[in-house]
Amino acid sequence: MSLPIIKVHWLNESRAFRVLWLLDELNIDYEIIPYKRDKGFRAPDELKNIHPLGRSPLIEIVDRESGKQKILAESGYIFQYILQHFDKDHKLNNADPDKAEEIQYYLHYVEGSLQPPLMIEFILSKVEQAPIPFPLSYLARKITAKISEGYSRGELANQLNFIEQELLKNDGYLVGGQLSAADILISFPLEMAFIRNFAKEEDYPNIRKFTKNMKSLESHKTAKGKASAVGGKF
Ligand SMILES: N[C@@H](CCC(=O)N[C@@H](CS)C(=O)NCC(=O)O)C(=O)O
Repeated sequence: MSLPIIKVHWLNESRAFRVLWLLDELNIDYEIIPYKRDKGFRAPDELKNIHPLGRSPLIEIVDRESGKQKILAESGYIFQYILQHFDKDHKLNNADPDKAEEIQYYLHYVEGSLQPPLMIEFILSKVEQAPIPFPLSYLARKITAKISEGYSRGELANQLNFIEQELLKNDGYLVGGQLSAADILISFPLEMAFIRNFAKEEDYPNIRKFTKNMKSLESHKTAKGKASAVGGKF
């Protein structure tokens, strides 16, 4: 039975890259529908024509025979759907049911627990860079520093320490000592934590090694090449 047509509605410089990467690691054909961020770094309104929330990633699944179409949103759910329907050989979804459950846990964990402190840090950094006149700028910085110290920076460290230990226990991967969809999903927030200076790479050697190994996968290069070909920026 042939696979359906898969279209990925992909926003530049976004977490949506992981879906391309997952599909390439599974050797599944897909089409990229690219979108560019606006001046405020938001998604363009056209994405709302595909799904009312207008966020990326979105995937469109079209049955080749009936033409029946489905739109799926939420990275974790999209990953779960792809594993369930298109990873029959358990390449990225461990064949051991207990390990497969751990992978499911991470598909929720990444967006539900790891992403929130990173998002708060990102917003605080935007406030710090905003062209606010003195003395308001001084006050704004004091407030952002208090929120960061009191919540997001410490919470992020808590999360990264947890991941650091899990990678150590699992031979450099999240689950069962082998590559899974969970590793692809978690790569983006971990990389962002370092790139945006919300955490120091040298404090987390296992995570540093993990992100480097993940980026060296052939599927990462293939997906990047395809996204670049449609004008992608990362
Ligand atoms: N939890 C959602 C988050 C989706 C999301 O916020 N995507 C960002 C891209 S990183 C987006 O579309 N931002 C554009 C905007 O908010 O205007 C998921 O994982 O799919």
